[in-house]
Amino acid sequence: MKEYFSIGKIPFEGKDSTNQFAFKYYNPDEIIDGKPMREHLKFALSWWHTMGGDGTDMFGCGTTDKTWAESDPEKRAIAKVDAAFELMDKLSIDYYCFHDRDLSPEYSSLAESNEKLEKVVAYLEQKQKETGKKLLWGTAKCFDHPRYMHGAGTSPSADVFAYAAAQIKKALEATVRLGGTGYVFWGGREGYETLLNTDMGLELDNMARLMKMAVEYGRSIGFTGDFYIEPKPKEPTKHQYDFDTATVLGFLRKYGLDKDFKMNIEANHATLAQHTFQHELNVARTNGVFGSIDANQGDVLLGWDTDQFPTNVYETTMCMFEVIKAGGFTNGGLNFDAKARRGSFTMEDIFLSYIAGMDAFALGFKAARKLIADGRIDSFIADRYASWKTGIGADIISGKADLAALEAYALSKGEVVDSLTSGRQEMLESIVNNVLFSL
Ligand code: XUL
Ligand code: CO
Repeated sequence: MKEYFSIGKIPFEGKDSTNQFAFKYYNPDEIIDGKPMREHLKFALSWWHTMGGDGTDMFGCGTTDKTWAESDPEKRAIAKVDAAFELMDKLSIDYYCFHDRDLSPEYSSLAESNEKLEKVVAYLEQKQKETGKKLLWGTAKCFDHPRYMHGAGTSPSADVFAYAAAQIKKALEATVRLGGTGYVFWGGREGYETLLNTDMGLELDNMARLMKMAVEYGRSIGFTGDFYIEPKPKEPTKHQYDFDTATVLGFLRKYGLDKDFKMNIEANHATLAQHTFQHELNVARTNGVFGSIDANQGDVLLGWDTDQFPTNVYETTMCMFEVIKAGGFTNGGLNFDAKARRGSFTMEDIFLSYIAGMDAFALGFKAARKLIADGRIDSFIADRYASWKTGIGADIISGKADLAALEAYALSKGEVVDSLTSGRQEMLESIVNNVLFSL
């Protein structure tokens, strides 16, 4: 079998290692709470960035050759599979995620595209059997081709809606065949530029119709995993319908989709929505719809989706804090929806950026566990809400107290400002530092 990368398998060498091609914190086989770290973190390789992204941006062409030495599209698709499985093996990554068109490009007709995609899927199935690697989730790329310029499920054209439905049907079949435990809807162009040409009510109804069809079909062919919506507030459209987790929750509940859908939360999308990554995870968790994560980070000075590899350990810590509180991953995992910078153009940079991201999450996982074991944050929060455990607080929660009872209580109590205690934000932030830096 041809080797695509001259770098060998990345070993775990521990924090004192200075070998750039070694993990310092991610020890895939380290047993934590009865299972190996790789099963806690469930890292996934993103087919689009890693196997296809060549650094092309609005101002210039690609800087990395991702042709995998094949000019023929069918041969290239197969070469990509071989290269991806080599990467997953060498980086101890157990999962991958794809868009249909990342695996196999569009050909001259839908029938031909489907037929060629099936061949790649058959090859993936064989490679999975040989290696034990797994599909985390699949999705359909319903935002790239010009036919989707006005949206897919939200297109003003019913023909385009039907085409998208056909594409999603095939992508679902591929996901099921490959044993994927998730299917993602990221609303690529499901949004609008101006209300002067948009019937928002119809577009949202149609988006829900398409999702409902996907659920019905997916369940009918044996898909038992989770459907996800991946919220994002803007880019490519000015106003994306799946703005953030709270918005998506309202949508799912309105259309009765909340039993089948969970969230795929992406760090850079959270910050584009002016939220922290942790906020989005917490909204998902506290509403019972936490599913999976697109791991990356944005740049505080840039207002777009830079999809950088995550290296900020405060962020990965607070992310894993939420994941642990959510009970860990079930069907979901940590998909690196991330790309090396355009200037980080060598094959080595693929390894170095994954190592950086995986180590940052291993550190974050350990730090989050330590933060929870330390208990100071949790007990501070519990104490802060102690008034809800007894007396009038308990009566409100149990439904015993009505407005009249509360009025009587407030009149008898008089001024209550003295019932408040300090929020102690700075102290809590320093506790996080204390836990993080005494690892
Ligand atoms: C785009 C994005 C997508 C989705 C899958 O911002 O995050 O790659 O993750 O369609
Ligand atoms: Co994403």
